[in-house]
Amino acid sequence: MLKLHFAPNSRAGRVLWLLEELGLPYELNNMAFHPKDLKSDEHRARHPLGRVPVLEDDGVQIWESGAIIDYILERHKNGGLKPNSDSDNFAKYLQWFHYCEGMVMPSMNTIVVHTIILPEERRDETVLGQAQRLLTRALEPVNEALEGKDYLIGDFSGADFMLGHSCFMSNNLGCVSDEMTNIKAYVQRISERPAFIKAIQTK
Ligand SMILES: N[C@@H](CCC(=O)N[C@@H](CS)C(=O)NCC(=O)O)C(=O)O
Repeated sequence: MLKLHFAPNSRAGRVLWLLEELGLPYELNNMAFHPKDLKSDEHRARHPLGRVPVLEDDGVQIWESGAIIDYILERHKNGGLKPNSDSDNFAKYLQWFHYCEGMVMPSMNTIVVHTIILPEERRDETVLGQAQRLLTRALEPVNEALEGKDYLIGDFSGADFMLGHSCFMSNNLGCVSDEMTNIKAYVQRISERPAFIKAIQTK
């Protein structure tokens, strides 16, 4: 049985969304997004940094949301929701899948740290402003890529669980400008998927 170690409003939502989308049976360990749960000895034994998501599957334990998405698609969907390596879309699939953690999330992490996590007296407006500009810039090519498409590579794919979730979070943080109409429509489209709604509403 798959077991997802989860906390609300986190990247673990990507994995929950995928499990719901595929209709796979799973057990959920729903922790508080708080050091008392995430930095407990019990959770550090699963993830050395005390982070989420972590997935267990029949003796296998894996962390890193992208690795988990890929693992589930290969093991439990026979490579579905992802183009074959000889298809025209394969390179773009990999590119957008990895662009999420590589280029979008670092700025988003900084924004969350300087708006939510740090106590007010330790927040830095300069660092925050720079991260907001970097995030907006990183989203511009995503907005262009979505021109005329419903999802990142046209068809709904594993890349959407990664970057689509980040676009949703970026929009909530006010970093998707009104001119980014393709991302706005994409976030709306994702937000209407029942599996996404279930994942995002799990508190
Ligand atoms: N690159 C990792 C990032 C994992 C990560 O930083 N998760 C955050 C939640 S979105 C976390 O657990 N934060 C708790 C903490 O930093 O204490 C992934 O994609 O899984």
